[in-house]
Order: sequence, then C-alpha cells, then structure tokens
Amino acid sequence: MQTVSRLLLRSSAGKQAFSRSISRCKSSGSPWAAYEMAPLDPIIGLNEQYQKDDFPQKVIVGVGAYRDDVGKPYVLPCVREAEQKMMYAHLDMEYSGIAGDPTFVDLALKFGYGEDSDAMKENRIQGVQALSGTGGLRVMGEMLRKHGHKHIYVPNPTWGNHIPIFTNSGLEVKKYSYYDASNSSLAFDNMVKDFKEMPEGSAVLLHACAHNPTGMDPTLEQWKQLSELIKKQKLLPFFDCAYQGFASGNHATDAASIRMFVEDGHTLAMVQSFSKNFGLYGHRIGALSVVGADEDEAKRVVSQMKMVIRPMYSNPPRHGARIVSTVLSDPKLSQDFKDQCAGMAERINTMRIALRSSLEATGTSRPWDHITKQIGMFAFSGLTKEEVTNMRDIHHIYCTMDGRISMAGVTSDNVDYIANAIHDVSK
Ligand code: PLA
Repeated sequence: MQTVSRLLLRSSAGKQAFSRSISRCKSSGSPWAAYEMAPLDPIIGLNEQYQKDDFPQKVIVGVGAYRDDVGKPYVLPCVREAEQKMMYAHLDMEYSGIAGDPTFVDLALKFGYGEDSDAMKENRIQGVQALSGTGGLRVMGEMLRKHGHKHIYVPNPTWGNHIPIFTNSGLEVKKYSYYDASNSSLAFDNMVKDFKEMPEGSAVLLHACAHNPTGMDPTLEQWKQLSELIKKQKLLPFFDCAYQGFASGNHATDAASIRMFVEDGHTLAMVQSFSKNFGLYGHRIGALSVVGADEDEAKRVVSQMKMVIRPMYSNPPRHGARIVSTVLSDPKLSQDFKDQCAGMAERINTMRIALRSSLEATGTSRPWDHITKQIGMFAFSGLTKEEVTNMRDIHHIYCTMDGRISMAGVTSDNVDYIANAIHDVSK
C-alpha cells in the first residue's frame, strides 16, 4: 500500500490524481470515483464511433483489417480447412509452455527468416510465441529495459501504438526521420543522418515492409546502406514484421530486408504478426525472436523472454498457433495460403489504382500519385486533421486523424464515394 502511494506520488500528475481520488472517495465512498473517462483509442476507437453512426453509406477505413470486395471480413479458405483438420484431430486443451507451441515457433521462424537461412540451420535463431505483434513488442520492450536499455528509436511517423507500448515498458521513445510529407517520399538522407547520431548499442525499430502509416519502404539498395550503417554504429535492429505478404503479395519477397540483415551478419530481433497475412486478427498469434552470435546466446535471450512472459500472461493461447502450424506444415495448404495472401494484396492494389483514378476524375488540383506509389495496407493520403474531421462529419467516412486510409476497407462499391468525399474536403 505504502509502495503504491509512493509510486503514485512520484509525478505531479500522479500527485494530483491521487489527491483527487482521496477527496472523491471520501465524498462518494467509491474507490473508482476519481477515475476519469479515458479518450478513445485513435485507431480502434474509430470502430466505436462508426458503430454509432446510422448513415447508410458510412465507410470505415480506420483499422487495418482486410475486407473483401463487398466489405466483409475475410477468413482465408486455407484457415477454414486447417480448422476442419484440427477439429477431427481431437486436440487437447492443455496449457502451452511459457514460450508457446514449439512447432509453431519453428515454422514461424522459417516463414520469416527463410528455410535456407544459414543462421536458422546453425540454430542461432530462437524465439517464442507471442500475443501477436503487439504482445511481442511489449515483451521485447520490457526485456530491453530490464537489460539496461533506456530508450528505443522509432520512425517518424510510426504505428501510433508503438509509442505507448515502449513507454509503458519503461523506455524513452525517440524518433528518427522517415518521411517527407512535402513530397510524399522517404526522407532517406535525414534518416541516415539521424542513424549516424544514435548512441552505440541503441535499439532501433524498423518496419520490415509495408511501413505503417506511410506505405513507403526503403529500396533494397537503401536497406543495404542502412544495414552497413547500423553495423558501423553498433546499433540493435529490431524488425516489426506485421505485414509479411501484404506489400508484394509474396511473403518471401516481403522479408527481403530482414533476410539481408541476417546475411550481413547482424545480431537482431524480430516480432512477427499473423494477424494480417493469415487473417487471424482475433487469435492474437505472432512470434518474437532473436538472431544471436551462436545457439547458446540466442537460447539465453529466449530464457529471459520467458522471465518476462510468465508473470505477464503466463503462456499464450493455443488455437492460432495450431492454425498457422497446420497450414505451414501442409504443402497443399501452404500453397493455398500463398495464393490467398497474394489475392488480398492484389485486391488492395486494384483499389489503389481505382482510388487514384477516381480522384483524378474529380478534377482535383492535388497530386494523388503517391496512392499508387505506396504499398501495403494503407494509403497515407496527406489529408489534414481538419479535412479528416470533415470526412467524418460531412461524409461519414472514418479514417485516422493522420489521414491514413486503410485500403483494405476500400471496395468497388465505395471507392467513388470515398474519392468524391476526399475531393470535396480537400478542394
Ligand atoms: N505493428 C504494426 C506496424 C502494426 O501496424 C500493427 C497493427 C501491429 C504491429 C500489431 O498488430 P497485432 O497485434 O494484431 O499483431 N496495426 C493495426 C491494428 C492493423 C492496430 O492498430 O491494432 C492498425 O490499424 O494500425
């Protein structure tokens, strides 16, 4: 009790909240009386606003969750087939180990790093099952902090949740230049400049592909330069691989940056999410791994991950791991997965072309070519906060305040409506 009070009283905000809490408790008698209503989440909170809107043509292009061309959630047929197989196998419902399902972890790492990776063959890559990308990021953040890291660098801009995930892990979040909004391109020179100024040993978060929210990735030549620079500066690269397969449609192509770094001899970390590529959003399935100097080193790091996981959530859920393992261990289902993942990426690209041409047909004076230059799940439209608010208030179209549009929510039916609304708020 005393320790909690002392912790709360450490910051002035904490002090204020604490004294508010005491005085409200005294007046109402409830220990919850002083709890303020928290703001809606900037991404997931949009769903709540959208649900309440009764306008018939309302559109949600907020959260990056794939929809088919009639706007419905999509379960990959290979996932359905895997579930059928699992049902007849009468599997038990025992606890997983702290590190999760070892068969899944092995298959996930091969999926990310490539079966032919020398580091894989040398057992220098070890990992754990994670509560999808978010859970893996949090475990990594916590582990880094426990092992002496004070800060982590993330791109500016980055996925909004990266910042609270790492802050809540006890790390200071620093930003490196990434995007030049004035011409919708990668700010590569500034990025290099910032990397050169990072203190030795700093952890630096890199989006493996399909950067969220900008949809702009370094070219392979630029990745090579970054790889050399990161090595020279003795930084710790940490790849967030949340969209493997969504950029090019091919999961091996989309892992090129990571595979290049491993080949270049980096010791690094990676978090993988199977939310988007396998469409397993609600199953919270991912992996967190490291490439060590040798097998023993990698295993020691994994043992420390387990020390973070056990008191946090004990062990991860089984179902998603079993689905991914069933698909990836079956040649036919693996091929089906590749085709179905490519199909999702293709539909998104078709919608990029459709949105751009529909915008251009409005007689707009703004350039919209960046929509087809960008890749992955999102279009970083360039709409201002005010324009985004007007999209919502006037046209009932919900995208995030930074002007990010989830292309996965754009369909043949709503694309013209979205384009006309964008034109209306931006002309
Ligand atoms: N990393 C990045 C770069 C992401 O964009 C997301 C999800 C995650 C990790 C985590 O996803 P997971 O925990 O489901 O694996 N970003 C979404 C969803 C798609 C969200 O905000 O939670 C987005 O709309 O940005």
